[in-house]
Amino acid sequence: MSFRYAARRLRARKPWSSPACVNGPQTSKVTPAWQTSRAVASTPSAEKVLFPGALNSKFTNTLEFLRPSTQEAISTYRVLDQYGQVLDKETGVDTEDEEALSLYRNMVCLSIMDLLMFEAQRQGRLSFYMVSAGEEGIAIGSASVLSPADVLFCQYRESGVYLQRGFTLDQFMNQLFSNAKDAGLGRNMPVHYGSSELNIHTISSTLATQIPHAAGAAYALKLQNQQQPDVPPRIAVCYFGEGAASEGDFHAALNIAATRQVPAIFICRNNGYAISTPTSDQYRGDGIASRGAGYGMDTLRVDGNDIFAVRRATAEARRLALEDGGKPVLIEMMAYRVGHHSTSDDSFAYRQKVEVEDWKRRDNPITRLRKWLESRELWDETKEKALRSELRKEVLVAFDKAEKQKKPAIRHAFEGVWEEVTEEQKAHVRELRDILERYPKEYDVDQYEDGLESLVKLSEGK
Ligand SMILES: Cc1ncc(C[n+]2csc(CCOP(=O)(O)OP(=O)(O)O)c2C)c(N)n1
Ligand SMILES: [Mg+2]
Repeated sequence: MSFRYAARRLRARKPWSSPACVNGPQTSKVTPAWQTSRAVASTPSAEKVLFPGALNSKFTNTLEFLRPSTQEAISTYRVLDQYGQVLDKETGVDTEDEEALSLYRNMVCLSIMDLLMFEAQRQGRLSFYMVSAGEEGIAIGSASVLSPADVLFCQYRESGVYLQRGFTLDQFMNQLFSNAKDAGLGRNMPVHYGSSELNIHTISSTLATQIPHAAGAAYALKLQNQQQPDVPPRIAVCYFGEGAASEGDFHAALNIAATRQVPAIFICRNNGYAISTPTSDQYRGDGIASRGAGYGMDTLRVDGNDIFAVRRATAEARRLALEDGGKPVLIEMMAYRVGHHSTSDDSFAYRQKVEVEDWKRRDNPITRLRKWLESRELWDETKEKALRSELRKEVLVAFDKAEKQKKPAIRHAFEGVWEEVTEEQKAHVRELRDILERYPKEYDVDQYEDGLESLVKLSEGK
């Protein structure tokens, strides 16, 4: 068999023979080049070698290394400058005034909640908290252009995503206080919110684990979108920090998302730090965006302090993610982590106060939108004061209610793992009950719903 003939036969062969494979020609509209030309060999006169591992690479007799250090950095997309002025008057801003005001309200609400909860932790009323200061525009802006049906995976600094999708102040507070109304029944650390109604998976602090979960969910959504052509298609959206992007999970997830062509947006919040590790110790390349090209993904870098840029980029990424039956998109949103990493951190042990003050003064997603609103005479100092006082009261009302609520019944510590509580668990329940009964001064069980009674019932199998 001649070389050329073999190549033609290989080209003609169906790229996928397994019926279980969804990327096969029976389900996918467009067959990507990399699927059709695998294992195609070169012809003697070819200018490009179709190596199976690198398609369309031209031959060259110039010995030239790719040197990232000599290349220009990827640019950062903006709609507004830092004074809130529109850069491209022709394209303008595609956000209606009413919506801009509502986005502003949510950003201010988030920052007030953050301030009050951080203080509450310092007063010993909460065990833990994480603020979003400097990143409000990323979370609120991106969430505002997604479909409520899209499936979301967050890291932990995306409270704004929850707020924008309708998570109420009561729900935030109930989770933070681990009270009986917390959907997670107090089994998770504060800030680990989740909401099946809002299609947001519960936060897991184990860095980067949400990224492969999102890639897998997006694959399931790809199948659903194909199987249910009458239902509006959905995508998965995954948020993570630039620090989490150093985990192996990030690479595995983006690679499988790209090879399977799944409808997903990967949103990296690059805020300059992974706790105390600055980005300069985290990577040598051009941020996280430069990796997108490596995975063969459409990629964009965006100014995260500009909520209009965040919105336009996310909306366009969503459109791209649904093109040709699905494909992943990477967006790197640039920001500065203004707050400490969490209430367990003192960032002035590893960065200068002046650096933080400088960023606070120089640029901020809330002040940038405020400047734009003021330039359109939609906002002023009187409105600002009234809004802040109203939101402060709303947060404090929810705070008081949640703090007074009882804690979840102690039995929940045992339930929800096995379908029924096992004999071994029942022995543990009896042991715990015995300790609680013997040391009533040490353990105040009245603050838990049903007190000791919940354990009595559980140990009796009720
Ligand atoms: C697997 C794993 N390793 C380490 C940690 C400890 N840890 C928690 S947050 C964090 C930094 C993450 O930084 P980044 O992803 O940039 O997010 P940011 O906090 O800046 O929003 C680290 C190292 C963890 N939670 N999980
Ligand atoms: Mg970070």
